[in-house]
Amino acid sequence: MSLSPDTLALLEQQAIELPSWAFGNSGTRFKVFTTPGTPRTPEEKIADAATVNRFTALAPKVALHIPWDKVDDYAALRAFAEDQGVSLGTVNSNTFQDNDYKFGSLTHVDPAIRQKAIDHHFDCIDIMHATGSQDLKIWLADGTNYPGQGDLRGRQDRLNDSLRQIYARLGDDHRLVLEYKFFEPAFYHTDVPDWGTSYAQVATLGDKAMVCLDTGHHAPGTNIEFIVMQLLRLGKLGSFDFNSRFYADDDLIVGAADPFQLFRILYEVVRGGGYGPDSPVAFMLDQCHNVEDKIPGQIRSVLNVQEMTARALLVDSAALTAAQEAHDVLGANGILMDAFYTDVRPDLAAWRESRGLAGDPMAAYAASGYQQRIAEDRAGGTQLSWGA
Ligand code: LRH
Ligand code: MN
Ligand code: MN
Repeated sequence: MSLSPDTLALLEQQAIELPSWAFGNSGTRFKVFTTPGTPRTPEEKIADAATVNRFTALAPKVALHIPWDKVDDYAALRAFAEDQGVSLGTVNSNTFQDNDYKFGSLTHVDPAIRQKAIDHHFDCIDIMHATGSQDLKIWLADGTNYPGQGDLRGRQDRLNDSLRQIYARLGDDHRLVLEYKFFEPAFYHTDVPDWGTSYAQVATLGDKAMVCLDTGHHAPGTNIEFIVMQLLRLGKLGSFDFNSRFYADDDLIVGAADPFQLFRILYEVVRGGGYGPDSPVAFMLDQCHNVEDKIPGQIRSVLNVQEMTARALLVDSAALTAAQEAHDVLGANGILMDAFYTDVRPDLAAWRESRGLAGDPMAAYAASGYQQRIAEDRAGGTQLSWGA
């Protein structure tokens, strides 16, 4: 099997949003290692993201995290990004690093603290107007550690009231995406632990409220492609945070831990109408590069998504439907596996070259001298970290 002109035309439309925080230093609670050349400002993070796009033509948007990417002038930041050939994407709110939120943010029992968390989202919406962003992404660390610690139902009701207020503030072209996660930092219960809760919450808000699926936010063994299918079926899959994991929320390079799972997810995306410029599904990465260089880590990530999308587009859907309807169990499975096992890398490399890009973006980046240049130019100043 090789990639047809129709498939290549579909791949041409692929756009993957990069998280600004992937370019900062990150680590575990044991150690954050610094890397020469790590950005010191939001502008330097955007310049690195734009570099990933220059080598791949796959990453035209950069997501911001507020206040990690706090600047005085967001219109100027937007102009800076546009000069670099990228635009500003999803605005991620952050209510998990302030002492006031120790016992919750949008779910808090104290009206003043809950209002502070709501106001933070109003600020994010103001920023979205200046940056031209479409999506406000909300992930909450809210939860409890011990049975009995909180009123599970009361917290859910307060969350709904807070979300309604935030939703009412969205601009006409804005959307709210609510991200779920089954545990961490809370270990007994999390207020938005699963897709069902996220769906139940956003369904009460309106059409502009959708679910965000972070691939690292499920219990081991969860059939994530089933969730993708269901949310697309319900018209509520708004966006992905792609990454991969061996154990918990590892935030490793997407497709690194389990390429077959990524293929299965992308097959359901394609099958369910979630792929392409007219689809409501935003593809975003949410990753950290603790020990590897960050820019090539992001280049590898977008290439992995492209590769598995190409394989998903290769599935012979007419033959698959016929095999399914004939109850040809192994035939149907074989059709899916044929696409998965097709090595599309030579075709993608040749296609890249035909578009004036390097066939091997990893090698081209390594040879470009950019990594050495930023290591020299960015000596001095304070490097940014995930979380700062
Ligand atoms: C939470 C999360 C969420 C945050 C990001 C930094 O685990 O996935 O998307 O915004 O990490
Ligand atoms: Mn995430
Ligand atoms: Mn996460």
